[in-house]
Amino acid sequence: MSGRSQQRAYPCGRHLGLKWGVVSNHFDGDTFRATLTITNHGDVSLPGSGWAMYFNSCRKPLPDSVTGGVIIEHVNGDLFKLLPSAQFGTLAPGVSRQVVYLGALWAVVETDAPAGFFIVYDEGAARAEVEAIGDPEIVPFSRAEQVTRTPADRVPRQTAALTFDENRRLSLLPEKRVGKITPAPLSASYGAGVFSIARGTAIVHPPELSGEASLLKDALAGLLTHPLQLAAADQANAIRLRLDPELAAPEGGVAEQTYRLGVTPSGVEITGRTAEGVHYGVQSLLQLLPVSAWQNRELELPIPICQVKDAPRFAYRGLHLDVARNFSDKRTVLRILDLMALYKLNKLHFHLTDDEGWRIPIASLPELTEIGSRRGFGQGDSLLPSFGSGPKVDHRPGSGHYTRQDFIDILRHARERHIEVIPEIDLPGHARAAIQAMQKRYERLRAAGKNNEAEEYRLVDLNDMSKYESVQMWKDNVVCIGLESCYRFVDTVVGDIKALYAESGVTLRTLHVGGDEVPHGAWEHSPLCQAFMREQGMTSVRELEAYFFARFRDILRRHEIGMAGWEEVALVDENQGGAAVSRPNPKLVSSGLRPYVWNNVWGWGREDIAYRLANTGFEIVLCNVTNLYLDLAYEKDPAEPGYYWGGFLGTRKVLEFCPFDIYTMATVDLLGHPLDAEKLTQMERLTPEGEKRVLGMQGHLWGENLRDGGVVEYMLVPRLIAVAERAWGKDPRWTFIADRTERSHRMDDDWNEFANRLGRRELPRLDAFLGGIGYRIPVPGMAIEGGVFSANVSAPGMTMRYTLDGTEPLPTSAVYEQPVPLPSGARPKVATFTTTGRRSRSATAIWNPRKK
Ligand code: TNX
Repeated sequence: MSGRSQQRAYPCGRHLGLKWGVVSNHFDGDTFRATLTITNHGDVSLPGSGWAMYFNSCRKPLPDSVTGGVIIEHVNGDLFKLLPSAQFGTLAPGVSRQVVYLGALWAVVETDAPAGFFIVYDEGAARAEVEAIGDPEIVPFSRAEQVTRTPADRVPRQTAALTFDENRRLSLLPEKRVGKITPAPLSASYGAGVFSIARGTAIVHPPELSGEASLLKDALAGLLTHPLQLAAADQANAIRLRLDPELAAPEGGVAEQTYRLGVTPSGVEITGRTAEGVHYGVQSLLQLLPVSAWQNRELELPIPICQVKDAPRFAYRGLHLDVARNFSDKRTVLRILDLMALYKLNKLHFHLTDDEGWRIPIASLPELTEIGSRRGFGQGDSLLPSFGSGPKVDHRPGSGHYTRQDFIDILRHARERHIEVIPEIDLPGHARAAIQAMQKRYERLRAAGKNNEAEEYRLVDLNDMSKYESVQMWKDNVVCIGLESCYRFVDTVVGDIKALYAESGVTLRTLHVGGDEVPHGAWEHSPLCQAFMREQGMTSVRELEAYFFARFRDILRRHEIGMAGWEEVALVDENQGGAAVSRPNPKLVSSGLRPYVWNNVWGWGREDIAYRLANTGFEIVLCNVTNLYLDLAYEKDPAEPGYYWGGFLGTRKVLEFCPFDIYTMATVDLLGHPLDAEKLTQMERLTPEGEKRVLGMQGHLWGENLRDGGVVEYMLVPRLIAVAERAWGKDPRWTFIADRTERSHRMDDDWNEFANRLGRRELPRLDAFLGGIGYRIPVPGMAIEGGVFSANVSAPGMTMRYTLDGTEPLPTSAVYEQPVPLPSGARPKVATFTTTGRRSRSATAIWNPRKK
């Protein structure tokens, strides 16, 4: 393509250099000022017309603010178009042009930067050319106006000194004070001595546990120099798996998931009340093995003599995975399932559809994946580029979907690990991929003269004049729910998914209907919806929305499938002094709807919605954004990927989540200002009946920023381990301590113990698990005092290495063991290393020798 462009004397995409930077966030209220510098590295001029540059940005440029001889228009979603105005002139070879614009809200991290630029020449003409440019170079964020959202932003940027301070109370604990099993079991007692799994050890199991036995056998096969045998008849020197339906559940534990694990000098016995319980016992057994076995196969595996009595506090312990915004392929999902299994998580809430992608094949409606899973520009039927996915249509992870076989493999893999896969089909908002796909189907059938068939699955009213914009800036992402064809669509999709489950031998028990974030203004000016509402005697679009969910529920009932949905589905608006206030919808209490409650941003006024729903009678799943959204950035460092609309979320904050009293952790709002304690005390508390209706909790990995495969595991681990810890174990001791200082000391102790487990057992094991998990390696803290530098890390036991000459630490650099006196002129840098030599970003502190 570039060859032809050159013929036509246009600079090709790779010859256009882009540099983007923030001037200041402290500009005119909720806006920031940014510069985009375009440099022509080619040998021909960029002309003053005939081209447009497209890019994605989660921050909206304000069209009227743009200077530099260009215009920026909002296309749809996060896609924007930059084109020359009459003042552009030309951009000669070697010359740069600076565009200055204001953007909505703020930009303090690299995730806020525009991405995925491409240029289109002669758009609309037969000779149109599309050329990828890529992401701009980002000017480092350094000044206060670049790293604080407003002058009042009190959340400090994460520096080496701050991290050092946060880690001060951590220490390397004596081995016996570090738990061996994660999530921590309800009770475990250890004796002297070991039992060794060795040649000749057999796995003895009844036929009902053949799945659990063979998974154990497979896991051990990777750790031993020789494989173990499975056996039906009992024998000495064995790992015995047993079922005992009468097995007593420890107090406060979920009975059906109970297990016992006993290790004596003569063998191992794992007893489960159910096969699921046995599976958890097997995971605990694996965790008792020496971590080194994962790195090098061993002849023998010693296991400490012990008695473990265990059961989870919550029956529901999950992960929500969004594969719609960016696609995670089958391999990635299977790895995640393996990780979940290791930490005894048992629900995968699979976000399969959204505005930017539809990833599950629907046999009756092939367009959903044929069109809805492809993003690109100017190459046949596809969705628009989003999240920097660029113009190339077959480019992952913007494009991609599961084949039927992929999906079946995922379901089976999950079932073997006692993980229920709960598919989400997000409707009626967040539905642009489906809308576009069904529109193309409509056009194709119409063109073929099949008018009746064309109408069958229509999702839009072509005369809809409603004006709205979703949170993700889409203007056309809501299904027209006044059309009967949309209910046929729902029925067909549900039926086909159910069949896909059946083909896998798995029962589809619950389907998540989404229901989140329908933008205000939708349906208001749709003649079809308005006519339908009149017919039904409805006076507001909220009633229409409720009708949609009632019909969805009926469809699911007919298919014998339970209904889950985001909190919005269970809420109604109530007029309170002119303002619409959401409250639990009493009409739905006995409907069996399971709300997933997410929006508790501190200071936004909805913090208690989860408890209000549970107290009203709904069985809920806790999804609190403030502690459980694993797509949020770990910390406020411009290089740290992720959003921060619900706050920054380090591993410790996940561990500090108190499911039954979220207020314990409420201290500051998004900008770091103390919360109004009075307001919080007025918020609803969970009643004892409400407590029983909390089914459990889950971590969430939304996909907008999963632009490359590696970042999936980075965002998940180690935070997912903390989710498992909270979802499985009992309430942390400090939950009930009223005194803040005392509570915070206890929390420090718990965090220290957990952090030791991470640094010394979990992360080193994960270095070898499945060939190595790409978890986030904590950046060390660093302090320079009195000419001596000290370092620490939030996962004690991990190796830190340093240099003193300002170069990046390497796997061969000196190991940090104790404070290091600095020679004059030294520029220390330190990084954390894994057992496989991967490293964190490096930390550095400015040493001012005069400031002793
Ligand atoms: C909110 S939480 C959303 C998602 C986004 C996520 C990003 C919810 C039900 N909706 O559509 O992906 O924030 O953090």
